[in-house]
Amino acid sequence: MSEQAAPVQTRLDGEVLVVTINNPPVNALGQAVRAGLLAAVEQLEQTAAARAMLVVGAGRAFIAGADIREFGKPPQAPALPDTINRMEASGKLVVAAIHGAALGGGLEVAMATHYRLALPGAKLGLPEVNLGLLPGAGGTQRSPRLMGALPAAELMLSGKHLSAKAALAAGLVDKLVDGDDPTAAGLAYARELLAAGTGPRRTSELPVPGDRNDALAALDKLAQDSAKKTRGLFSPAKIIECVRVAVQTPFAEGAKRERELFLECLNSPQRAGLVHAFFAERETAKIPEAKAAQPRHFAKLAIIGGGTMGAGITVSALDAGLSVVMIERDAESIARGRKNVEKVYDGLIAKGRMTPEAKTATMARYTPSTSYDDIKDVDMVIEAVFEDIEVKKAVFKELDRVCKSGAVLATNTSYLDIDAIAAVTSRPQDVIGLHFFSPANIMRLLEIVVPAKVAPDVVVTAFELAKRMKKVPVRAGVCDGFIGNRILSVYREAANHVLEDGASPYEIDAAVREFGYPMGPFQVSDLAGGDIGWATRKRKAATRDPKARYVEIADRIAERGWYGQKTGRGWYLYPEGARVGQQDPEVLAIVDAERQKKGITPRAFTHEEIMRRYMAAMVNEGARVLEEGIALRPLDIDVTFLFGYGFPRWRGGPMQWADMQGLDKVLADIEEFAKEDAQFWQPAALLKKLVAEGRNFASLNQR
Ligand code: 3H9
Repeated sequence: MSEQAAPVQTRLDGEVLVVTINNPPVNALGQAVRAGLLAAVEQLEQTAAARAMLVVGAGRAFIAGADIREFGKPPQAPALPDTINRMEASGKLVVAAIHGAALGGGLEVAMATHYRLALPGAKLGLPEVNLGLLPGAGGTQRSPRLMGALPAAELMLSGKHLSAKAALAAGLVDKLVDGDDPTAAGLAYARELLAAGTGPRRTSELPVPGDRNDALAALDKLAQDSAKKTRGLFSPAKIIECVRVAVQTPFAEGAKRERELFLECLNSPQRAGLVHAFFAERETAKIPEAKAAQPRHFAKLAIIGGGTMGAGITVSALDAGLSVVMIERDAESIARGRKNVEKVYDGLIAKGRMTPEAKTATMARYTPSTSYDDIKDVDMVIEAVFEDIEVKKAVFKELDRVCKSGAVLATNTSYLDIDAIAAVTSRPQDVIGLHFFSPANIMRLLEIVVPAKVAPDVVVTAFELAKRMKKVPVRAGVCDGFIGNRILSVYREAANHVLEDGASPYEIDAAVREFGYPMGPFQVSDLAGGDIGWATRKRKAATRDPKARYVEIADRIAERGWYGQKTGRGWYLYPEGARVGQQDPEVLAIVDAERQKKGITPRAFTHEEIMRRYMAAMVNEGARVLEEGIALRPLDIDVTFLFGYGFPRWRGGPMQWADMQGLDKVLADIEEFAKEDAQFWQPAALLKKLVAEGRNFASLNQR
């Protein structure tokens, strides 16, 4: 290996040994970096001319943490805690100059240096909790000594990044320096310290500031609050335990306990699920079209429709720095559209998260209009009108007439056939689906639906739009419901079967919440509006297989005008606009009447059986979606459900969940359920194939 390519490079600059971590893209602490850092410490001690060591990161970050790809693999020496402790113990001065990310193990390295400076743009944090972990290289012991017990625990539980300024105020760094060259700034700082005769100041030897009993009481309170907020998560309670130990015992003892608890977290299934989610989320943007095409230029958008969806998309576009012309059919509707947009910004102003001046500046890029003539020059159109194919086709004929050549024409449909919409234009190569999720300015998922005739550069442009809007894009093929809603309709149906066979909607919701979802499917239906699902069922009625089991209970509820929260009752009762529903005996009576009509004697379901059915239906349809090429990889399905449907992130997504159960078990469940209803529970060919070959879904994620 040439010196240039070495992951840790050292050079003596006067009396300072400059140690540069150079492991692109983000200087993660893989084995070679740990070994290099350890060797650098040895070099420092053996080099008489060196009186201090400066640690800096090359490229865009200081160090973004442990190498996440190494988790779950056999550990390789040297371990990070040992490396860091060795560095801190040095008798010579050790300084860190931080630019960019100093996260997780990266901040742990910095905290074990003797003095730290940060440049503007530095981001410091201990985000291990997001990966199901705790800081395992002394971070839970050193951060309380620098910041105080409670702020340190809060930082670790939130996983948030602090700016350089906030880190200074918190006591994590000693100095802020302007500029963009960490080596120059760090060298100057190290020389300044040497000149002042400053020696090592080891964080592990500092006391945790503040009163011990106060700190313990504050941690108890934090533990109670956190247990409510982080329901189902494994590592938060362990983080608090580590901080408690830091308050009560010397560093060495605390570090030992930290190690034990870190290993428990490392070996937990939650860590596997969360690490899968971390990489999956970054992988979905890697699509075949990106190899061959460049995005088209876009700066000015048209959004057709100013309803909730159109306004949410408008806010996303404005926030991404784009200009938007919003089109509505008449003066009254466009006034409402504008109000819908302003409402979002006024809400932010009320919460102190936006200034009125920033709103004015943002709204200057927004033009309301009732004339399609005003969108002649836009680079991209996103249609968000009523979900009806004829209405959408009419809009696209108009867009085809007015838009400039090369403009991207996107439809925000949740179910409809985008090939058919493209076919009414003279330019199907420019037509694509952008399925936003409501509220569109908040939900991060964007299904990018790729019809047969679309040009690759239009697909790439849609991914570029997602990036600028800070969305998580997933590439989907055209079918009824694309990835998410198609799979949803199947497991919702499985839930309906369970309902009709004996479980109450309240039991099903409770089982789904226990699994880790924020809400159960009947609560979601009440929130979204029962009329929406009803309209979909009516639309699909003509094509429904008359032999397939159909549960009518939801129709009985909707026929009464019980659409959920907006009508005061649905599956639940919402007296006087209450947001949390109450169980409704009348609903249970309707359910019973429907069972009787079909001659079904209700039976009991455990929560476990409810979830086995719910998940088996989800995974089986997921396998079909893969088989048909609607989703590129299992991880695309996982990301769809994590970001669009409230699937618990720590389970990694439905396909990862299936892998962790064992696909043979999931298939065995499906085959067992098929004994009652062979039509609904036909195992997907891909699932059978994977089980036969002893493979899992993850094997299809390989690039
Ligand atoms: C830890 O430190 C445990 C210790 O306490 C204890 C040990 C004993 N490792 O996000 P991006 C890759 S746990 C490996 O697109 P950005 C990433 O996959 C760790 N790879 O860029 C992507 O690869 P690709 C605690 C990593 O600018 C590429 O880098 N640290 C790591 O939007 C670019 O990433 C964290 O949790 C890693 N640690 O954001 C920090 N980090 O190009 C995790 C990134 O092949 N990282 N990659 O798709 C982040 O939060 C963001 O990546 C960061 C940059 C803010 C740094």
